[in-house]
This record gives sequence, C-alpha cells and structure tokens, in this order.
Amino acid sequence: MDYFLNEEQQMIRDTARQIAQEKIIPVRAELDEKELFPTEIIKVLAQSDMFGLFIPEQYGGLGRGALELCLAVEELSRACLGVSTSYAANALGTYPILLFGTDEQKKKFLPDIASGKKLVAFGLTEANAGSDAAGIQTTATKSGTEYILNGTKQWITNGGEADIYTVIAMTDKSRGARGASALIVEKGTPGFTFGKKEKKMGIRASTTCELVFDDCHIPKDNILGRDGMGFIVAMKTLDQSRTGVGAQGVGVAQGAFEEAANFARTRVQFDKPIIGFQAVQHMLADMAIQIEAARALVYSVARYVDSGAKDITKSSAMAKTFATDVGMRVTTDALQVMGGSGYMRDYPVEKMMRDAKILQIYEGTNQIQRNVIAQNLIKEFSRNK
Ligand code: COS
Repeated sequence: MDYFLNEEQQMIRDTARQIAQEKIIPVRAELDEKELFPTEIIKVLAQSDMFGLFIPEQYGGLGRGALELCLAVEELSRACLGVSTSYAANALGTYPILLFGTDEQKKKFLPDIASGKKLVAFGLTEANAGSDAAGIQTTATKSGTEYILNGTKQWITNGGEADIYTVIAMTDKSRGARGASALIVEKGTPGFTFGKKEKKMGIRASTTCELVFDDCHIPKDNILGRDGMGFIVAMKTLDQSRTGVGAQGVGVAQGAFEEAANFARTRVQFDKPIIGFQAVQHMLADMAIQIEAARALVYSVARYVDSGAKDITKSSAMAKTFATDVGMRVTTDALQVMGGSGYMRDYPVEKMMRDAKILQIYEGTNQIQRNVIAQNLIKEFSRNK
C-alpha cells in the first residue's frame, strides 16, 4: 500500500528502520532478558534527531507532527516494543508542555527534550487511580510562591531515567476532576525520590517505577495551564498520544507477521513448506488484512491530529483500540503459525506477544477507550438530532 508519504516522511521512516535493524535487533533479546533500559539506543535516536520530530523548530525541534512520530514509533516497535515504549513515553511526557506550556516554559524545557539531552516522563497513574484517573490522591498544596507535592505515582514509564516529569496532582480535592493541576517537576528536586522498580511480563527494555513526593517544593512557575486544569491537561495529552500507541500496535504486528511468514516459507512438514497449507495461508492473509487496516486508520487519524482538528478524542481512541487489538491478535497468531518454535525464546515472537499485551492496557485500557468512543458517539447523536 502507498500511503503517499512525502520524501521527508519516508526519510524519517527509513532512519528509524535502519536504527531498528542495526542497533535494536541485535540486542533486543538481551535487553528483555536482563531488563535493561536502552541507554545506548536512546543516544543513537537522539543523534538522529528522533526526539525533536514533533517539537516546533523555534524550540529546537524539526517541527513535524503526529504522523512523523507514528512512523518512527512503528519502525521501532517492529523491532522491540520495550525500546519504542521508552521513546514514545517521552512524547507522552512532553505533550503537557507542548500543549499547555507558556513560551517561557517551552524555551526552558523543550530544546533539551528535542535534542534528546533530557528524557521526560508523564506522572498521572496512582495505586488507586488507573482507569479512574480523576481519583488521584497526590496533593500539591499552595504555599507562598510554591506548591508542596505529597504522594506516590505508580507504574511510571521512564521513571528514574527521565530528567523532567509532568505530574498531575490535586490542588483542591473538594473540586474532584476540576481540582487537579499539572506541574513540571525536575529530577533532583529535594523531596522527589524513586520507589519500587516494577518487574514486568513484557516491554522489559523500558523502565517502570514509582515516583515518591515527600514535601517536594515546586516553584509556582512550573504549573502548566492554570490551577484546576490538570485533568484537562492529562486528557488532552492522552488524546494526542494514543494514536502513537496505535502505531506501536501496527509495528509489533508487522514484526511478528514477518517472522511468521519467513518461518512458514522454510518450515517443512508433510514434505512441503507449511506456507503451502491453506490453514496457514489464511492465517497469514488475515494477519496482513488486519495490519493494513490498522495502519490505514492510524495514519489517517495522525493526519487528522496534524490538521489541528479540535475533536480528536474519539478518533485517537479508535486508532489506539483497533491497532492495539490487532497487535495482540497478530502476535498471538504469528506464534501459532510457528508452533513450538514460536513459543521458544530462540525466536523473537514470544517476546513480541508478551510485549503486545501492554498496548491494550496502558494509556487507557481498551475497555475505557470504548467508553470514550461511545460517550462521544452519544454526544454526536444528540447534536445531530
Ligand atoms: N478532552 C477534554 N476534556 C475532557 C476529556 C478530553 N479528552 N475527557 C474528559 N474531559 C473532561 C470532561 O468534559 C469533564 O469536564 P467537566 O467536569 O467540565 O464536565 C471532565 O473532564 C471529567 O470527565 P468525565 O466525567 O468523562 O470523567 P470520568 O471521571 O468519568 O473519567 C476518564 C473518565 C476520561 C478518566 C476515563 O474515561 C479515562 O480516560 N481513563 C483512562 C485514564 C488513562 O488513560 N490512564 C492511563 C494513564 S497514563 S499511561
């Protein structure tokens, strides 16, 4: 399929593909096995300007958008979802600054993010606030020219590795979702430490850990948007980033499909390569259809996001849900095509299947996405009545 990518977009895709081939594939099994953060690969991505793709030129980036980011994320995910998660979570953490930061905040933080000098993480989730994001209990209490942060964030991707954290905390608990605020917190701020590092089923080349705030003083200038806007900052951030999670689904599905197809062409049973059997052919055909449909949806939604449209909530939830369900189904079927070999760690597909599972969970479970889609449909029905 031709998605009519311009020359620059093709170049971005090819650069990410080359990094994936040369730098990620040779080490992905080791990163997974030893649960290592991909520091060297992050450096290579930084040298290739990959962290600046979606950051405006005036703040040191390349000034491109969601589609370019999706192209890079897809290629990295095709090789290793753990590495692509470390990369994509950086964008997730950056969006609050990009969308709600003042010019001063952008000048201060974005150039180092665009160059890859500083990594970013997004701190929303807590032990008792996952799907129910408005239930956060971390507090930011105003005191003179500062906020004092107290509480613990859980399951934060890039936690510990990142230098900059965009954190959602309650400034007025009595106001529920309208009492949350978004703050920029820098690593090294007194009262900010890292807690438990998680041991995960998949995406083990990414770090997931707790952020612990104990009377952590944050200058008032670090607020994003206004007091009470934190929930909106979080939701708009997720609206932007969910298409990228869809791109992860496309990438991991493509990677697993290629492994399964190559295997089926060489694995001989009953005196012929198993790709000669219709049972296998139909599985491969179904995988190819699903990947193409997911890619088409993700690219169109990314283009819609880049058009500056305001109503992206439903579309990005659709792209995330569809493409990540495809990621899970295709990696599972790829393993099935490979039979016992697929189940062994000698091949990368068992890792791809373990990795793919998180895509249906993080940045809002696919059940929550369906709620979001349905709520938006209902609003549209009543508007068009
Ligand atoms: N853009 C702008 N505003 C939004 C919004 C969006 N995408 N989604 C919700 N809001 C607003 C609502 O309009 C509402 O505003 P008012 O109070 O002014 O009416 C407010 O936010 C609360 O919205 P809602 O009532 O829908 O919130 P719920 O408490 O029912 O929570 C959410 C539902 C949106 C939190 C849930 O569907 C969700 O997305 N959960 C997943 C969270 C998530 O992705 N976690 C992963 C963390 S990062 S890896």
